[in-house]
Amino acid sequence: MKLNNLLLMAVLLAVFACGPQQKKSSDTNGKETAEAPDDKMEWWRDARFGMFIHWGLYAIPAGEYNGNKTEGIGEWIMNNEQIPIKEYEKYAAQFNPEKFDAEEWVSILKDAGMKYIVITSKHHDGFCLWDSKVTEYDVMDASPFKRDILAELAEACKKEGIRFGLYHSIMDWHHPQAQAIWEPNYNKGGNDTVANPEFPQYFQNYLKPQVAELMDNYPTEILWFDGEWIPAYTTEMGKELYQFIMEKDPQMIVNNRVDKGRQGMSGFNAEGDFAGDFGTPEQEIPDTGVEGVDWESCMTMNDTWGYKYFDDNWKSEETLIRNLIDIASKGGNFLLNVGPKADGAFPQASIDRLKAMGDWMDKYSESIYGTTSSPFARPDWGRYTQKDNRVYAHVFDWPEDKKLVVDASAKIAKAWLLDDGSKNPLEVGMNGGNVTVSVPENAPDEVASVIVLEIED
Ligand code: H79
Repeated sequence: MKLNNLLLMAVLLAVFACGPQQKKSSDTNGKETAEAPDDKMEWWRDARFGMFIHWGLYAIPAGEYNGNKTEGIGEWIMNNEQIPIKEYEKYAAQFNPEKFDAEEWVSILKDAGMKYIVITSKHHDGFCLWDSKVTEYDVMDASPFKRDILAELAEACKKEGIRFGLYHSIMDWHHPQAQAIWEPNYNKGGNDTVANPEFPQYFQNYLKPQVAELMDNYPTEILWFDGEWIPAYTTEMGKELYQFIMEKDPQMIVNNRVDKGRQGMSGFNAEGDFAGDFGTPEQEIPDTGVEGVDWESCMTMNDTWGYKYFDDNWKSEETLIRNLIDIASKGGNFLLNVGPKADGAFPQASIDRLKAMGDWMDKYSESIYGTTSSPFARPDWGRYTQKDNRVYAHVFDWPEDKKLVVDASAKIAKAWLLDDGSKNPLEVGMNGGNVTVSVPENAPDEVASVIVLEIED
């Protein structure tokens, strides 16, 4: 590794020095133990690509309330448009997504190359997508739909070998003991929220029992918390909740928003002792990964998580595919969001983009699954990933002179185009002091072509 990279790494380690995501697989003597809890992350790291789903009552207004098109994210409409609880509750009686087909959702995400799903069991609005025993404000008791959405999805995932995860909001705008003092003092979600003095009762008698339900009744393998920044929620509660989960299932993978260490949207933890297994950059990709720290960038395809019918600011297929590569090249996972419509269908624009990603993954997924960041300096033409003795060169900008300049420290035994079944070797040589790989005139893939570099031992 070049010195300036080492320096950069040192700076980043200092900045991102993270309590929770640091490896827990070794005891204080640094010995790896057979029951190393860190092993639970292996499947998750190998997966690299998952689907986030934000679905709930907010899909009904779909971004518009009383003729006003909300500027904010769709699932925040209750807060941002100051919809009174009793008004918002009425959406539950309208929630009847007749087109919902769990098997179709799962087949779409599987075809995209995704390996896991994280769906909102409950978002900040408090409405639950399963038959919770501690509330009537759920799809079984308050809506005409009366189907257990989580159960149907979990079943479809099991059939297709997709791992099942749940997003569960700590903040709750509906529960009387969790709301900040509601009306007329609005702006509940932001930093100036007033703590509800009864929040500890909500935590013990509502939030924890709900988490237990989600663990006991569904094959949940990821718990993805959010809304942890409200002042009523404490780091003691975060650690207690994490411990509670670990006692029930030490294999559960829990994001760092279970505790209070997260530094804003960058998603990595401040220095200190915080619970949680991975960092959660939101709508951003860090400049580089951090050795020994697991992380996952979550992102929308347009500008909202929950469906907004008028949000047409869709990212291009190229951007989405290159984001996946960029994230994998830095050792992270990509959790890409879909906000289904109130009728249960995915927006067509989401389906189209997932199809394009799947087509790319059909050719190149070997360069994503189970890979890590590579020791090579980031090239200006694209990104590298690595698995064992193979470095994958993801070329965004195909060289006009048909000579791809690779890292000077690369000792390449053999190189070939990943989507060329023949594995015909590409010529490796030197050009003006650079190590180069000779490539054909035209890029095999417009978005990102992959060249395998087999590295000498
Ligand atoms: O579920 C989606 C969003 O609804 C939710 N997270 C994703 C996954 C989300 N909640 N809030 N936001 C997005 C933006 C709000 C950020 C803020 Fe803050 C909350 C600004 C101040 C308080 C986060 C915590 C940033 C600083 C502290």
